[in-house]
Amino acid sequence: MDVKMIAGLLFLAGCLLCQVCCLEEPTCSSRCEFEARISRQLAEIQHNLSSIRQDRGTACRDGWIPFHGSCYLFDDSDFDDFLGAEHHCRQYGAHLIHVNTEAENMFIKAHLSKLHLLKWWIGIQDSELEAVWKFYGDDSVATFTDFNPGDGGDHGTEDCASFDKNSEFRWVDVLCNGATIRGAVCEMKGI
Ligand SMILES: [Ca+2]
Ligand SMILES: [Ca+2]
Repeated sequence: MDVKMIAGLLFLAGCLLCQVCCLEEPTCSSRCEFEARISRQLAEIQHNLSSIRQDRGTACRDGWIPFHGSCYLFDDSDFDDFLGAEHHCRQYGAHLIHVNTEAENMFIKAHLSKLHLLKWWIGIQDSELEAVWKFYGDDSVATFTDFNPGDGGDHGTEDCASFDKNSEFRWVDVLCNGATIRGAVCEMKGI
């Protein structure tokens, strides 16, 4: 039996012992759970560190959060129409968020899940042509969207969009002057 084979057998035996141990010994089982929890936390820390490294070059005003060259403000004030929210962002030299990539969308959704408000305006409209969503203000077509199934299509009166907690923050199309309170996710370029 060569060394490689012995090492392989020892490894296999170790795995089996660990599994038996975890199933049969309560103390060992909690140790295994502890180790698994630590591994998960370590992975999360590594992920956060990698994001911080990516964002080191982006400086933002106080209260704004950097991500990949942009700065974001999550304002849960009482905005019941799209233009009110857009104008609120513009007073900072920003605009309602333009979601350009899956990574940006994931970042925003993860942040929204920590906040109490259920719905947040997105800076797009399909008022010219149904289901063709354009960034409000620069008129270019939004090539990335994340509409909930059944939304984002031919809904003639719903020409605005929002993140919606009821859809795990996937997007829904809504009236631009809806009575439902929505927060504003403002975006501007980092300094
Ligand atoms: Ca963006
Ligand atoms: Ca529409």
